Amino acid sequence: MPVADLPSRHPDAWQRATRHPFLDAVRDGTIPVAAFDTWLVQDVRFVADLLRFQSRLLARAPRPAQAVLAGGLVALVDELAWFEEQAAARGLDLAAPALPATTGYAGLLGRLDAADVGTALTALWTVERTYLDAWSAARPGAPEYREFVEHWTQPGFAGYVAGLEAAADGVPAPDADATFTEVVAAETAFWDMAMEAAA
Ligand code: MP5
Repeated sequence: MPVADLPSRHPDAWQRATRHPFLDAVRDGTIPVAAFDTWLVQDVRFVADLLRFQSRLLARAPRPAQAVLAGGLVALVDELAWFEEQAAARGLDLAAPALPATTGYAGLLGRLDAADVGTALTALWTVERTYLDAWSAARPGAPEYREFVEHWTQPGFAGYVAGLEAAADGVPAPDADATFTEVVAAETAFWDMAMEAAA
């Protein structure tokens, strides 16, 4: 089964992760500042965790998957620098502790380190495809958040997700449905966490 079939096999879970109220509020500019800032600070931690996961995945990936994973790692390092600039501009403290959804997602990435390569590639594609679809639904975004919307909707990012799709399709996962739904649930919990911080 191609990984691109997974969203339509789990439409409700996919909808929860990619049409979340967080994204509606980014689009129309009503996102509470505390929700957005919580998401940003926690996402810096997530991206640092993802960088570790992806580095280990590159080390054991088959030859055809190496280029897309290596390019993605360079992009993750640049993204951390971009996030640090955004956090500084908003006066945010990146040393704030990890919240439970962030810790939970880190635990999932840790378990995926021990999973077979096909499962890990399917998971990574799901992580990135979720962000592509979620931020695409927030387009064009309220002016103050437009740079964030553009970050995950630009053609280069869509091309990266397509490259990960090809890599994941090259190494079948034993239970792609379970891998997909577990990642998508972690994504939904991450948006929920940000909204709850402002409630
Ligand atoms: C991504 C992210 C996308 N930044 N945060 C979460 C919770 N899920 C997915 O990863 P990237 O590296 O920012 O494209």
